[in-house]
Amino acid sequence: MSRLIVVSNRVPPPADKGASAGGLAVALQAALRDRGGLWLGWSGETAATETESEQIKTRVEGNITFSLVDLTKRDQEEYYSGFANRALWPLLHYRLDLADFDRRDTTGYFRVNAFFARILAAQIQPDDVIWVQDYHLIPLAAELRARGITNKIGFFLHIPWPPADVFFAMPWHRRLLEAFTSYDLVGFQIDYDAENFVNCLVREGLGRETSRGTFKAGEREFKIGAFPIGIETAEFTSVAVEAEHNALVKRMAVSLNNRKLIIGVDRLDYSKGIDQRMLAYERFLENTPSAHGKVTYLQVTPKSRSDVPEYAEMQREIAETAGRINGAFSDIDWVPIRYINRTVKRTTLAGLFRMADIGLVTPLRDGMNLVAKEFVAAQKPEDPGVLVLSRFAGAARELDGAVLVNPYDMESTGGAIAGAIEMPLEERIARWRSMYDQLTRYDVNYWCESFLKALETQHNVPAFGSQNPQFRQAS
Ligand code: ADQ
Repeated sequence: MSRLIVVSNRVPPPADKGASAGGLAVALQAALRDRGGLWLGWSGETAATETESEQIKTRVEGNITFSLVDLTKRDQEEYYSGFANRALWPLLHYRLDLADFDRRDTTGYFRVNAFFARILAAQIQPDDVIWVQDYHLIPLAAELRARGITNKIGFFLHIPWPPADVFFAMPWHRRLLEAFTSYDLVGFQIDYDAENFVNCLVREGLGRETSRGTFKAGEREFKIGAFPIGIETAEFTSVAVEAEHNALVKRMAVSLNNRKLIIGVDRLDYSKGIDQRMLAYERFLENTPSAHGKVTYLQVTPKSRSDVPEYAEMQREIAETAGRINGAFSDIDWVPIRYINRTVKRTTLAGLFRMADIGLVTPLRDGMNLVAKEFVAAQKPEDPGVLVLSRFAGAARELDGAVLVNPYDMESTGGAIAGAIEMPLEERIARWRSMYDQLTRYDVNYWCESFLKALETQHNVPAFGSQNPQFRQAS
């Protein structure tokens, strides 16, 4: 088997195989361990010098080499905070109103990608297979090709891809689209994203389909496919079972005092629709007086990207909404929303999911949303909670037992919460069973293997749309 090279914006700490590591990091490390390889990306640190060789720290763990690259302050501002998080992130989440297209940031983005390519090119061996992760690194393959690298290179986008007319609002859209054509395989979370992307290529005259899933751009042939990411299902379930003995989880159970628990867990990000979710919960409280004093909504939201102004503003708004709702509905012995602004350990999180009666996962737009999958994996088979899920999360394309909602429609999302609380046990079990089977079959290892197989072999990629059995949808 050829050696695997993974490139991602951030590289997890090499020794982190424990409870704090997410499923993705664990799965990629497992693939790297199987084949031997290299993981390259930003260290998260600021470079003390601009001497390239001094910016790279290499660590070897068994048969995996971790290459951690420091970035200068200017690189971080332009490439990461600027172009990646203020232009691409909002644009690809359909938020043109929040996108900031700055020429200097764009130059910085392409410059840092060229820098990563220079470092990587020096370490590539002829048979290596390269797998690039996410929107920070779109131009990497083009930069590697320009340096004469002919190895197989795949790209996976973890976030959504919008329709052409949204994407074309980006002034440098053509340059980015062209960059994609240097890959051998471009993977998206779900078929809708892949279809939007293909439409962008075709409308710009940059590619045409030659056979199912295979496209031709100039002289290059490459594949486009949908590979919905999974979680470490079995592992997460056993963590959730164990977590019933966790002290913090027990404290939570006592403090609930037999109230129903609704749980929301998200990074603080406008794509997650946290403010809208609180407003939907408010509608539920207004329309269901009998629920007062009988439900607790726990929202766990660690801060992220606080250096980006839109995030600081959003943080204030959500805290105000929570405060206002609590002010209006609280009683001396009941607070309707518990809003927590910090990270919770994975084990604790799993225990809280298991205890919850409703998982409220209502992003305005999300590539997949692993919280939805983790909530399902954590449930008790004999008494599972209900997943209330946004139709705009990629996960809605797979989790057919969820109660689907439109997060922009607070009235009906509030109604869905009321319905979920009343749902009979038999229906809860049937819905949960179907979702759990899906997650067992299509876990993160399946995702990893199916992507690499499509990249390395002549096989067709898994089909888009209804021909792919992995896609199902709740009604
Ligand atoms: P994210 O936007 O970060 O990921 P998500 O898929 O939900 O969103 O993954 C978040 C992870 O962080 C989950 O494993 C979750 O348990 C954990 N997490 C969230 N809040 C936490 C908290 N308060 N404390 C501790 N852990 C917390 C991006 C895309 C998604 C896509 C993933 C993977 O935006 O759409 O599903 O990548 O491809």
